[in-house]
Amino acid sequence: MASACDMKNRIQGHPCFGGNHHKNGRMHLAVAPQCNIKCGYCTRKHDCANESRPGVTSRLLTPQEAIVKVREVMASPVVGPIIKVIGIAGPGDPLANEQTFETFELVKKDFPHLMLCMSTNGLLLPESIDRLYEMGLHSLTVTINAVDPEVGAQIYRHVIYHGHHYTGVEGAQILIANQFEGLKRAAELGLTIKVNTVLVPGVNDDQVPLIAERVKKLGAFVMNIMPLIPQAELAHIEAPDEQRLAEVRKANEAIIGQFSHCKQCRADAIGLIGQDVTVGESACAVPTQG
Ligand code: CLF
Ligand code: SF4
Repeated sequence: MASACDMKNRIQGHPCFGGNHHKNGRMHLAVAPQCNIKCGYCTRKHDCANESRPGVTSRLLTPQEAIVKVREVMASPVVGPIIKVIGIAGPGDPLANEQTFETFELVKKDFPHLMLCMSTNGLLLPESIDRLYEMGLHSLTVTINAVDPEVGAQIYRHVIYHGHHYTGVEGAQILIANQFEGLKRAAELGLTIKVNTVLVPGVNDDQVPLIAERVKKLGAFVMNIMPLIPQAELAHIEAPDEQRLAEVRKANEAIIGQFSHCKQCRADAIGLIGQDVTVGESACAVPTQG
């Protein structure tokens, strides 16, 4: 596990890990269409709610199209200098798509100075972490919404793992076990880790401190508690308001540092957090909401 000093050096410039987000930006590449689970708050028609604002359709890119896009953005005198991170965050789960690895390899070859960042639901993390590490992944986000499978069963409709379809507590159990196991191994390898937790009022409120404690102990660096965007099976649940969100973050900040500038970016966002830009024919013309 990395020391606090190593960690501080590693996050320099990463806008989602405490690097100056007014100065440093990220570019997401929407190359990962498939997902291996079904979160109750996801419509699957749009971006992954792990890291994106649902309701805005992305244009999928092939790895080749993605690297062309990166070259174009990095050549822009306005946007190029602010991009410090290349992230893959959907629209499905990056680890369920081989294109994720192909794309990172292409980016690494052309732009070795850019940080590679990925957000996953964690189902395939234990079996993918060595490959990600060897590829040079800098930072990892795992979305963890529950510690107890009984609660997870209220959030995840199904889990498809190694060709088998699991539902209810059984599915949640597999997912949650893999999330923590993958996170632990990522921390042992020295990756910089953030945990996203979608706050689903009335469902996982009491899980948040349990998640915070467990991931801190396993080596996560920061936690990002995000508000539920009510839709799909969880459309009937009211989103937590700003005040409630602030309370929950405050209640957990003594356990693990809290990231509070998240804008639930699209899977194809480019630029500073919350101030996305359009470059060429990018599908990121619609700015993210604050
Ligand atoms: Fe992208 Fe996510 Fe990497 Fe950041 S976003 S993959 S860690 S480079 Fe950042 Fe956007 Fe919030 Fe994500 S503001 S949704 S936390
Ligand atoms: Fe949707 Fe992401 Fe959940 Fe998959 S992991 S169901 S894409 S929110």
